[in-house]
Amino acid sequence: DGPLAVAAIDLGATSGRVMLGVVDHGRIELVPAHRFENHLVERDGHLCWDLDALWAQIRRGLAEARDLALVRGLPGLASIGVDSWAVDYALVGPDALDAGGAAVPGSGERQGEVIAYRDSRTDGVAGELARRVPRAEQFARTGIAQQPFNTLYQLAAEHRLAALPAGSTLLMLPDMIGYLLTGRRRTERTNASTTGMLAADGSGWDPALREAVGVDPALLAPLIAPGEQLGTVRPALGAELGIGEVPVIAVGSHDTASAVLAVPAEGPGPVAYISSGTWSLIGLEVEAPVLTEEAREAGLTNEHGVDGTVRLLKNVAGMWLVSESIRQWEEEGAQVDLAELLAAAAAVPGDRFRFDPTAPAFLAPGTMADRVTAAARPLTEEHHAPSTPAELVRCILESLAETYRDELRAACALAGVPQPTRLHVVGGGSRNALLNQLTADALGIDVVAGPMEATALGNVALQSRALGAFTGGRAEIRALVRASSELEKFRPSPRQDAPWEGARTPGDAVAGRS
Ligand code: LRH
Repeated sequence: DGPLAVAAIDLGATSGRVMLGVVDHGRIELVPAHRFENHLVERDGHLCWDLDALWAQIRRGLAEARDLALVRGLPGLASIGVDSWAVDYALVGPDALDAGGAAVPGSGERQGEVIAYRDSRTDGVAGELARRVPRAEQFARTGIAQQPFNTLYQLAAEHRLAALPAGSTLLMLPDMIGYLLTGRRRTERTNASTTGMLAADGSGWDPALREAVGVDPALLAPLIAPGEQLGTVRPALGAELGIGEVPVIAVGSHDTASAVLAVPAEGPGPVAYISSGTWSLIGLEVEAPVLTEEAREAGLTNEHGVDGTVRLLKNVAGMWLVSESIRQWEEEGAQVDLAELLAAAAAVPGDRFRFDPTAPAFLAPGTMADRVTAAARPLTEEHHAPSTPAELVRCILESLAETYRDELRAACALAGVPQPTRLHVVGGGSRNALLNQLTADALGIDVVAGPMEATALGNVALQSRALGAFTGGRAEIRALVRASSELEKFRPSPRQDAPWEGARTPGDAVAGRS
């Protein structure tokens, strides 16, 4: 059959994009329709997301995606899929009634701001909740690592629930966008698992945890699985954007679920990956959650993926450490170019400083360069603290690489699988050649970098399968991704203590798409 055009809405913590995905002859071509910045804003005394601004950018992006499809002689958009970062939610009031007393889909008013997961309202909350539902029990029930920002802890700190009008719903961020598009209220399963409130077997909400944070079952929308159709774009909106009443398909709406679906792995053995962006999510794709006490103590989580998979992974602060450091330097008046900074970091001597990038201390924004400098311990006697941006970035990247090694080892041991022979790095961070090489050196295995837009590819791939463009499971999707991307391999340096050679500038290593 002919080519298929779909739109992928992919929201990240620092940038969002609407991509046109053209699926044709076993390949996906991704065409950026609209990219926009995203950042935290301070409102009502909290760190929030500017949902109205995001929604305006999304509308513009959909109209542009449709124009791009038409320019290519395609009949328009065949469907839309939405993903974003996990754990955050909007509260929406009931739909308004029309003159005849019928509910108007999509007209429910947002009840306050969308508070961001880096807001300090959850400080100390997980500890308090653990006195009511012990940590071991929480983990056994859900398989989710107890990170301060989990929706569960945000809800425990949520003061707005009691005042909500009857008929209000909690919608995870991508589900909120889905609601604005279609008027349908659903909770997509992969993202539901990140709440810390979904039963580990995915069967439904865990009543004990839901009750522990005072959430009425009526506040939660029914679950929907990735691949199911959420609804169609509301007629008025479809007309306004010129896209018509397009189907909206639930994808792996947790960005990491879509990214890992698009890991271009091939062959037997568990898939080992880093989804590298604001966070570095490192781990394995497994068939069932690992719910042991050891897994909990290791800080590993079991997030639900597409097609019943589970991601046994660790959240490691990733490029956030670099981007927030740059933000500090720029606020202090410096002009920083990321490519130049990484080239400088490749040129300074390594193995001087280390710190723990999994420490919750790095969750909050602000003065990141100072905080990492203070946390960095010297590995030699002559050097006391990183003293230049290049040294600090080198310290961040080396610390990340060693953390990847330790966390992947832990995940393999706990899952009872051998160490993989290859690690896939996907997402924006996969363009960081220095980090890829340091990772290959630290792990002693090949690192395969790319695709950079894995999340959008996973989003597009699932939509196109739902539309019947192909049949099959992850193997077919991954073959489609391989056919659509250029990958770059980083081999471990012969000697681990050899200085990193090659000093390729990051630009050379960009995995361009053919
Ligand atoms: C990455 C991500 C990650 C979550 C975090 C909140 O964007 O979705 O998987 O842990 O954001």
